[in-house]
Amino acid sequence: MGFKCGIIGLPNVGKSTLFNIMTNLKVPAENFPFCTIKPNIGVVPVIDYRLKEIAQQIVSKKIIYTFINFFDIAGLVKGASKGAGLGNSFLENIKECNAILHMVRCFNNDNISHIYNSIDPLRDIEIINMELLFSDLTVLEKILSKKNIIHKKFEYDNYNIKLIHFCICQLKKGVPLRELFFSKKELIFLNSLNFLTLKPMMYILNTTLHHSSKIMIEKILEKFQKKKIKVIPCIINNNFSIYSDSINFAQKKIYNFNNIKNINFHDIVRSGYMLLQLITFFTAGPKEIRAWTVRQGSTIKKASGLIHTDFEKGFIRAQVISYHDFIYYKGDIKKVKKFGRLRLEGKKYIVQDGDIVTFLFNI
Ligand SMILES: Nc1nc2c(ncn2[C@@H]2O[C@H](COP(=O)(O)OP(=O)(O)OP(=O)(O)O)[C@@H](O)[C@H]2O)c(=O)[nH]1
Ligand SMILES: [Mg+2]
Repeated sequence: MGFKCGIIGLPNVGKSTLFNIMTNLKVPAENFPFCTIKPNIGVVPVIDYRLKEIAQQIVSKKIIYTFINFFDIAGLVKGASKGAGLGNSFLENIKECNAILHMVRCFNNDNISHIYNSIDPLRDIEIINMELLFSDLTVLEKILSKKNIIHKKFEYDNYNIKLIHFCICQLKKGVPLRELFFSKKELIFLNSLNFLTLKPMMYILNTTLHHSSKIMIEKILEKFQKKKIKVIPCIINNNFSIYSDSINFAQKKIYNFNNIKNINFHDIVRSGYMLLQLITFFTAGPKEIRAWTVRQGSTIKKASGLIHTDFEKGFIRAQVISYHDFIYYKGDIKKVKKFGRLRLEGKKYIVQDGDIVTFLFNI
């Protein structure tokens, strides 16, 4: 399945460096702005400890992780929505993504150039966010100017026109659409227009253990944690890999002191997964134990189609055991049944994270 997280930010802030670490690829990551022009695409496994624990109870030939796609996108500069830098093509790349990881430089280093020649993460964040906002404004204003034209699915009735005016007004105040409350009906309309500021977003801070980084991190945390936006500080420079194992005890202490958990790249992948509102269910048998990804709220019938279209077409029912019950009874299916923890679910059942599923179908 093609869920995509895009890594965005100003030029030369470390996006491709992070991308290379996460994907194990070697795309160019050099010390000059606009090193990346065309987006790089990488597939990253979502490491889930539960697969290994299931494998301890069931003899199986292999374990297959689920994955998500990461996009390493070109740097964006002030005025991009009006065509500056790599301009609109950059914004088009973000449109293809389902969620945004916004990378911010939080380190001083005179050898690494900054496009605005000074280190000021809050200013940098504002520049990027304003460009996303301007891009959405342009789309909305274009619609208003052509409102007699009927959009693919929606007529521009008074209701939608009012909604468009409301969005324009909020965007002009600097409020991204994701911070507003919309009804289900409104969201269907807005999602059809693929707005950038409606996409879920979190911040990845490219930091060091230096005191100056700590100050920058604290300022950003203070601003965004109130808004419940996820902020992940990480260290990715060449001598200091993002892998947690390479961080020694003293350094860990500095991080704990700052209430900043030492992270490894799987944390970023998992956070991207959560940002996309995805959940995992499992299938388990002698051939393979496998994790599958669905959106929160998916029915079991739709989920079965991921495995094979025949499963969905001929769906009868599914046998479901929750991961916790499976582990509690040490994989002993007889016991799971005896204690009523094996459920038979029909097509409307909503898949829960950690369900271990066997599908029954007829074709
Ligand atoms: N000192 C230091 N250098 C870093 C860090 N992260 C990245 N760099 C360096 O910064 C330069 C730019 O990194 P890239 O990963 O190419 O940055 P980018 O954001 O992809 O840049 P564009 O593709 O031009 O938008 C490279 O020389 C990296 O080695 C860091 O945490 N510390
Ligand atoms: Mg790059």
